[in-house]
Amino acid sequence: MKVYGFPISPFVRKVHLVAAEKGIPVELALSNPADPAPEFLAASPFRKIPALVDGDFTLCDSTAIVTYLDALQPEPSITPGDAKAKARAIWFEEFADTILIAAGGKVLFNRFVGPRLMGRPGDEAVAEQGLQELGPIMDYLESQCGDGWLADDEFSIGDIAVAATLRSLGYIDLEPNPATHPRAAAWYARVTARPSWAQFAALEDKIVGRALGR
Ligand SMILES: N[C@@H](CCC(=O)N[C@@H](CS)C(=O)NCC(=O)O)C(=O)O
Repeated sequence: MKVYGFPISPFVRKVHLVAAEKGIPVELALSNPADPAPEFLAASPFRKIPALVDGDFTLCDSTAIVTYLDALQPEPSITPGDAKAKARAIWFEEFADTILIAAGGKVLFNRFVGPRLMGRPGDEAVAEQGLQELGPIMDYLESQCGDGWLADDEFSIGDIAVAATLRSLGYIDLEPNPATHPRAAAWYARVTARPSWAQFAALEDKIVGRALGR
């Protein structure tokens, strides 16, 4: 099974973390949406990463892909059975994929992806706007973190999606700060201590390091 993408994308990271949690072997096929390979384009007609190729089955969109992986291999579960916990898990995935990345992406693209990876100057006004938007979003996350996981007692896709997005924000030093957001920082540390995290982080560090000329 191949997943096309580049590892700083939270959506690509989300898919790889789910695969690692479930022990599903997945190969990361590096892909640049600006210069798409034909096999990638066939799987992702709108040129978004990630895209999945599993034999003759192709699929795009991280949520669709993790739904496929979860159905292929239901255990260990990333979808709580309890109605409220299940709904909260879906909410936090949505929160990560829309609200958190919409604000954080403004900073990430204009302070890291554009200037450091694409050789394009960033727009500092847009980055500043993203920073302003992130304030209440990180405060909200802090208010939702307790001693366990976001959806309740069970680790879920909600934890994976939010942490995957925060890891991208780490490129611009915007992961939860223990001084200002101690509960979110402690929850994030619990997610990043999981073996699934170390596995993808090592690959990501290598690939991003190479892209940065290290
Ligand atoms: N809803 C999609 C979002 C995917 C997405 O926006 N990926 C970005 C990278 S983080 C992308 O491919 N951007 C390239 C482009 O829009 O051309 C998902 O969950 O997979």
